[in-house]
Amino acid sequence: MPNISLPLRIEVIDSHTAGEPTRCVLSGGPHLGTGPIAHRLENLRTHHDVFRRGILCEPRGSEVLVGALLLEPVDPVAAAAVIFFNNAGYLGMCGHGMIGVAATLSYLGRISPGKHLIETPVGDVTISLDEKNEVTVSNVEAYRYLKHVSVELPGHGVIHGDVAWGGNWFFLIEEHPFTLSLEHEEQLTAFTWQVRQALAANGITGANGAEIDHIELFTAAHNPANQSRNFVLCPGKAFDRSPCGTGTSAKMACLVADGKLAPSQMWRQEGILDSVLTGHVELDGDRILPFITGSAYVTSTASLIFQSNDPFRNGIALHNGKVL
Ligand code: PYC
Repeated sequence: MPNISLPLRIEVIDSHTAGEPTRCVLSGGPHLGTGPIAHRLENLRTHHDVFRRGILCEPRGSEVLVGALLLEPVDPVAAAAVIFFNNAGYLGMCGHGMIGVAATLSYLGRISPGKHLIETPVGDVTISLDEKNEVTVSNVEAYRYLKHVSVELPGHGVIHGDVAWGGNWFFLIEEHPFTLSLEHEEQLTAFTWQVRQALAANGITGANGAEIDHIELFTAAHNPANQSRNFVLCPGKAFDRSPCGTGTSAKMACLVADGKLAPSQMWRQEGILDSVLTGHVELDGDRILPFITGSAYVTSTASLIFQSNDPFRNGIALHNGKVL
């Protein structure tokens, strides 16, 4: 793998939203053209994937981090465009990440309290920043694609879940034998990873054959102020430390489809760390428009250094027993 694509230094700001970290890349990204963000994502994926790996994989990152590459928007009224990525690949949208982007732009003085348009590969979103740095993300449309899908899981029998879109593809499971507590993290990860593999093996996908790469388990909230608790397995096999903004959007779409959530009704989603994202939906005809509210905190500003003689300059990404 040639070392030519990465500059020597890349400026980033890290933050966390309800415990889940976001690394905003401010400068040093490859030239991806000026076209729609979805095209620029394809350019990044096809020609510059080393950039994602160098920033997000070890030794500079880890499987828990989500990256957010800030780009010039197509629409000049937008505050920014962003491509989200992780240790395994690329995300469509990212709820906690978008709140982290808002907090980072605010920290840099690039946005003030008010509404701001942000472009993503799966559509435009609006962020509303308030005086206390709380952020509401008006997410892309969410919908349930399949209800009560059955899949055979070796050792567990037949399990059931809904397939829904909230900016990423989710398989949402209500019936399972687990307690959603951090002490069971290994068990929860093993089970949800098995579900993901079983979905792929059985050809169960999102719309247009899209891979379902997020698995979400639900249970009753531990805190009675909240409506539900979740555990979300992310594509790179790390669990979301936050309640997952796109996962909460997908959940609310299923609740609306079942007549269990009305427009403007508040949904407080508790995650595995007990942290909360608050949501509600608005309806536009048949379209379900999710809103997610939370806060993010900046944890560091840093320069990532890529020394030309570093054997792990491009990040440590394991593939078939080899470091790419
Ligand atoms: O908050 O949407 C989210 C998210 C996706 C993956 C990790 N967090």
